[in-house]
Amino acid sequence: VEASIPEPQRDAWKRNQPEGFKDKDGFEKEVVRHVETTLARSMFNCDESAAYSATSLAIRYRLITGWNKTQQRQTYRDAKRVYYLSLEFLMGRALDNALLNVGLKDVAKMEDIISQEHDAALGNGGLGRLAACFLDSLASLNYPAWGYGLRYRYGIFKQEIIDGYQVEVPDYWLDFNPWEFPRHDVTVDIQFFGHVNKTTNAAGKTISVWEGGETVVAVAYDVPIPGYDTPTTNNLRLWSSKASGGEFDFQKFNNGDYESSVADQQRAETISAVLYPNDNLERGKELRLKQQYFWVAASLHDIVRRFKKSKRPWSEFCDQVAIQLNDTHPTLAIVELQRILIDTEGLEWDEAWDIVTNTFGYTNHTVLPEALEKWPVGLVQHLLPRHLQIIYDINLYFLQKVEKAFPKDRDMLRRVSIIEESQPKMVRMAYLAIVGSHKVNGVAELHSDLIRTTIFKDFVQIYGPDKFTNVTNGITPRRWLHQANPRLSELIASKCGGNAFLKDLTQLNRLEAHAKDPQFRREWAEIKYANKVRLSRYIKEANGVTVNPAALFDVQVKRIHEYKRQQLNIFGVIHRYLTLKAMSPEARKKQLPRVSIFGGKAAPGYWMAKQIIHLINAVGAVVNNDEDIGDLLKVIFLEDYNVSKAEMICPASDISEHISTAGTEASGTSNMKFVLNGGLIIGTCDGANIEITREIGESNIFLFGNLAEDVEDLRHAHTYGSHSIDGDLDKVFNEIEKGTFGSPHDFGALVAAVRQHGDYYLVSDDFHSYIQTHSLVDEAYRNQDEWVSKCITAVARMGFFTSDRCIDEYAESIWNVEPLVVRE
Ligand code: 475
Repeated sequence: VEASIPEPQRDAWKRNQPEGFKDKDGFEKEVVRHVETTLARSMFNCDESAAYSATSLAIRYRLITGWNKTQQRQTYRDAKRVYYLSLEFLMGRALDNALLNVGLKDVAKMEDIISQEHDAALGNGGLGRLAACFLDSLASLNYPAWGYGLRYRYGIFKQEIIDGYQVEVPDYWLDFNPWEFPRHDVTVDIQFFGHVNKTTNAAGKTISVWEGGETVVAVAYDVPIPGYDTPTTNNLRLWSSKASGGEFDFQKFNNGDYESSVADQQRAETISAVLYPNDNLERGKELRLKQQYFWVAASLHDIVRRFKKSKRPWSEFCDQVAIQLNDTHPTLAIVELQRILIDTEGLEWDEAWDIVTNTFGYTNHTVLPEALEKWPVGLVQHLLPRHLQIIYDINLYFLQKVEKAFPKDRDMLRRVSIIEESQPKMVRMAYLAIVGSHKVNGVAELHSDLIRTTIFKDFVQIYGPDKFTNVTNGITPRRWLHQANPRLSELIASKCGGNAFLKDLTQLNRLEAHAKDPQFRREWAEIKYANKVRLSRYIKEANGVTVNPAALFDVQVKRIHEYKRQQLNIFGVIHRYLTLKAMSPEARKKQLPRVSIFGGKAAPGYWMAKQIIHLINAVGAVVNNDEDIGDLLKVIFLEDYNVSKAEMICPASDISEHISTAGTEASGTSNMKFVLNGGLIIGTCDGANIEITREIGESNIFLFGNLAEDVEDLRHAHTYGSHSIDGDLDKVFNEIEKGTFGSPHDFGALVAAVRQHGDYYLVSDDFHSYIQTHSLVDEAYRNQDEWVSKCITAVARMGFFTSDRCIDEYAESIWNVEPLVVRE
């Protein structure tokens, strides 16, 4: 590696290499040094927030050494790298994770300090959290990998519940962020708008030149990603936008046009200002497209710059670089690389296109039509004129191939065209992503089957089945077991020969032998109870409601969405309430107490989702204050569900709900988190629930409801046949309409969606089996020994669902990359 330090100073440099610290003493010394010299505080005014700052600065010092080494080694060895392009990285807190990964967790026991940290919430839900788990696994498995994303000034909004309604509050999280390193010297000029000129170059070749328009500057901010129990520390590079020409345009400024120069600056900064708060929905806003191109162009420029330093020929690009597209959001990267290769580097189209398609892989995360990205051709033309030309060319060559293979099928051409011939014409990003990648994967078996047989069916015909594959999602056991549930992790370690299971989760199977051991079961149950006590305390504090920790804790926490069917859950809760009310006091005494816990954000513009939140809170307000009911039923809505709350909630559930309409939830990942923490699942045959069932056994999960293959017919029948509502559900609706939970007018739309508007999500079809299955849950829970055995057995069989397995699969079947071990 070329060193930029002049010869005379190199010796001094080497002599003065920072050494980090190795033990508790060194760590403490570093913390005190930061309190006194970085923060200019003393022992007498070091509050918890200052303690957090100093501790994280100390830990970050330790991370940097591994980080520098990792980067140097990867460059020196010229290793193939993976680049994970994601608009979302839902990281949560970093300190606890860093302490664990560098092996200082036991040195510093400091819950109060850890809880000072603000979540890094640069994501909406599943897709963003998956990216964060992947970064943890990539580093832990020593893969040379970088994440690329946007450094939003505002992450996902904070949710407040006021009078039962969601209110959004901005999440300004950057006040003090010790985990990022601004690289003011690493910048990329990003061009927007303008026009394309054709000219002839020196060699007499016609070339396209993209000119004019405006330039925005991308500035890199780097976040170290430490692996668990390895010195490997990878990099997450987040781009921030700023106006070109520094603070403001001095030309304009000096000409007296102060306001417009400030406005330019603000417009530039707006690009990375805020995360779009939609989960499983694309709304086609111009600023979103700007974000996408800004981030993709900066990242590719960076990747290409790194590649060019190696002085290799372009034909070796895909031996050095694998780029994974996290959904279609970064699809413009395909077009941008093609543009760089043909317009800037002078390659021929075919040669360039070969490199491009061998570089990219595309992961699909949803089949919901409203989430599939399409951009109006006119908007792309305006913002990225040269890219639109290239998209048209990609489409032309692609359709020519299709026409050759399917000569008589004109409708095929219309169906698969990257350009949808609608009014206005649209660019179909998923199709562009498929055509520009060498592998396309879904995130659970059912989902991968569904994309092959429904939305991408024609492409399987065209490319053959090998281009399409499945990689079932996973989660990192470091955060989601060891960090979230330290006592359970310790108990597991005592039976699995130490912490090795955290790196090889299949070793959990050694627990199975202890599933029926009474002593082990007692210890297991005691930990679950303690976790429920902790959550109960939190509920008391946050909601002012006293819950009984011995009750069955029934949890549904995830983004609020009609397809995830929180409405089914709350209708079921109302049914339970009515059933209890109808009982004699004696009969009631025999019932099992339950706490129904909900949490999750609704997209600010998603009115129905907000109605659902309101209904949950309205039901809680009635049920929780009903003296007939007492402990038998409590309904809790936890405000502002996020990663750090999930870490507290997952360990405290007895049963969690993953009850999407079959065929709609691509995978789900919280299902895995809950089972790994010793909770059981009530769920539909959807997403990864199916594989979880296969692994842990049918007797250890509560499945209900219609199957994906029947959904279409049922929907058809709702619309064209006679649609009769389930009798019990009808009673629930009648109660809502009586005004039991407040003005029935408020919840009219939720009822009408089922009764009058075709019940698209099959709430009525699944209601009976849902209620029945909940009775089975109650029954099973009464036999605590059996229940705990089920939980232990389920955990023992969860080894498959680690994101480590997932990353190894991507590495082998999509990226063709290998680990590179960094020595301490
Ligand atoms: C699935 N987000 C989960 C998870 O694979 C799955 C889409 C468009 C615009 C904004 N956000 C999105 C998603 O599609 C998304 O989060 N999908 C989720 O990905 C990881 O486990 O089933 O819904």
